[in-house]
Amino acid sequence: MTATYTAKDITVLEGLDPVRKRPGMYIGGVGSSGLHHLVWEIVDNAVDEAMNGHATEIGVTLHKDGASITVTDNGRGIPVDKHPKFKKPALEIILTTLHAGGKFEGKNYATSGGLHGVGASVVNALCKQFVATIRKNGRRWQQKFKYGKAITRLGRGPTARGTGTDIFFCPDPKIFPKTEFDPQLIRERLEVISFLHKAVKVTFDDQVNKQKDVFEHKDGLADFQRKILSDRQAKPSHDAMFMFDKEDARTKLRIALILQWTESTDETIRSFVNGIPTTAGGTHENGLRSGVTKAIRNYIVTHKLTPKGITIAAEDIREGLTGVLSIFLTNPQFQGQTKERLNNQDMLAALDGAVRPSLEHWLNHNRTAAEAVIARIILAARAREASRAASAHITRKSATNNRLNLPGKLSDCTNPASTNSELFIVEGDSAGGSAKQGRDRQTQAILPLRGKVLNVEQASLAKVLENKELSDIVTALGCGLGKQFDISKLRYNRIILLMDADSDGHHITTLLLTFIFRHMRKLIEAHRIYLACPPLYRVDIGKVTHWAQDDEACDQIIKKHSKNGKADITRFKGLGEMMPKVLWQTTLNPKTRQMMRVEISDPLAADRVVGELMGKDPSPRFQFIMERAQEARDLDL
Ligand code: 1YM
Repeated sequence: MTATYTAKDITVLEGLDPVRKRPGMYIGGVGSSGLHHLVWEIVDNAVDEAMNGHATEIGVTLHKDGASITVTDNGRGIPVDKHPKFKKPALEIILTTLHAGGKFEGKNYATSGGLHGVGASVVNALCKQFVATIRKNGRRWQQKFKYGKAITRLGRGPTARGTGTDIFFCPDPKIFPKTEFDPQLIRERLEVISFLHKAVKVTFDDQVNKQKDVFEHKDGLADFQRKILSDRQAKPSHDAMFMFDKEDARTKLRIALILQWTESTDETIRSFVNGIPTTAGGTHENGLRSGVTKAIRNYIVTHKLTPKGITIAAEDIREGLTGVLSIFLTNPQFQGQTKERLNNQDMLAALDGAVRPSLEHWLNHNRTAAEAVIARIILAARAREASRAASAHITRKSATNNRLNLPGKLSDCTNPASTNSELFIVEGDSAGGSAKQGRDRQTQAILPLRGKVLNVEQASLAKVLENKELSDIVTALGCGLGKQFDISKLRYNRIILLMDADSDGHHITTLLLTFIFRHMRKLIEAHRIYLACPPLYRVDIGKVTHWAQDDEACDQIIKKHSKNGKADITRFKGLGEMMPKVLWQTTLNPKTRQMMRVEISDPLAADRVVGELMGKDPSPRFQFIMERAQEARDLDL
């Protein structure tokens, strides 16, 4: 890191035509992700400059048009000296040729990874306007470009104080079908950068929405961890956080890590490699997991804390574990379609070796936290054994086809094995009664809910199993839950939530979806969960009856058919009021009904949102879910 860059370091020169011909090869595509890639690329250069200790501030401005951006830093400024061989300023060579720049020989920078680091020249090639302004050697320097080609020479302007680089760019609409940037996406990314690089102050000036943000997190990952916990409303099991931040002088590998156990049941480690999120994990995460498991086991053994009668599994140790892992390495190799998994094999041992001794040391010096952690782990092991016993019980009984073990209030269908079988989970006995009479007995089973459904967001697995309504659902579905979940044992093809179209109904739907999301997520991923859409209005006009799911649909019907006579409108107070035949016609009959299929489009965001939303007012939550549930007309049956 001591060698400084000079123009002679640039060796390979190639024009930018290939970039304009095949942009996807360089930025992954020309959709929104490719468009934003341009921003990350330029910001990364500024971040690199900060990481190398030369810049302290990074600014991003989204201009009023929403389609152009300026990125600024107060680093050394991109070199402007003339290259001895090519007789051009270094800046121009860097911005107009592919793979030019010391960083690609791997000597100056240790940090560019994945799709990132393809260089500012790729951004330049894909812009209809690109202006570089450098403050360096006491002067202001500027050069303008279009489609990757210089349209002015590097100009030396008036004297300037300080040093730094400003890059203005405006993407080419001939390349990108849509050139508007997403301010929220940029804002979130910049905040993450400020968490990962605590020395850097990052500002975002969003001139589209006239909003300015300053991100500066002196506590870095610890601040990040606090924010993640508060977003998810997860309660930590102990106050002290385990923190680790070291760079190996020889290998240049830097590992920064924060860990904390929480009362929630799942494990969430957010990992980053060279500042890029690795949402699919990889060798660094696996090495971390193995280091954590070994450290905890060792602590339990040395302090003779092994509980009697149960064995502690690795998954018990990691239940409720949250944290952030950020590593920086020289030669990252990524895998997977969108390069979101790290594949460097040596990271397994590197992480395991770094985490195990330091976590053990931390446990030994933070006894209160250590005790809370171990108590939590033992509880997790007990709950897991209890749930396994419960699942085994269910499976054993259903294997002998002993229907008595299914919940008493379940009206099963005669042919659950059918590929069309469905379980309707229905709110209340009276609605359950209508559904039971109106259904197709062969393939449709009805499970009415009587008592309150537990909000599982903060509850332990043991508590979840104690809740009668939830445990009845688990039994009826037959596939267990949590880590014992086995979708091959699912007793029905689809699970349909059928609730009243009022706020109580919405609340129950939300609670059930939270439960399914936290403990049986695979059901959603396998597209097995649906929301029924019962009508709210019956509209009789002339001799014809119409059904409407909401006010808007009701108005439309009246408008469309008013010429046929006066409209007679009935509003259903609840499903229980509906005649069984009507329920069949409007909601249950696979040939005519409409349903919504529940989907998870972004698992991390979903996780955050479920955490955020549970506990507040139920109606915005339901609205949120409805907006994101995919509408699926179920007519192909
Ligand atoms: C708003 C974007 O690009 N800043 C930036 C880039 C460079 C330098 C400083 C820099 C690096 C070095 C020496 C060095 C770049 N240099 C290169 C190249 N901000 C932004 N700030 N002096 C200045 O690496 O030794 C590419 S980017 F090619 F010169 F190494």
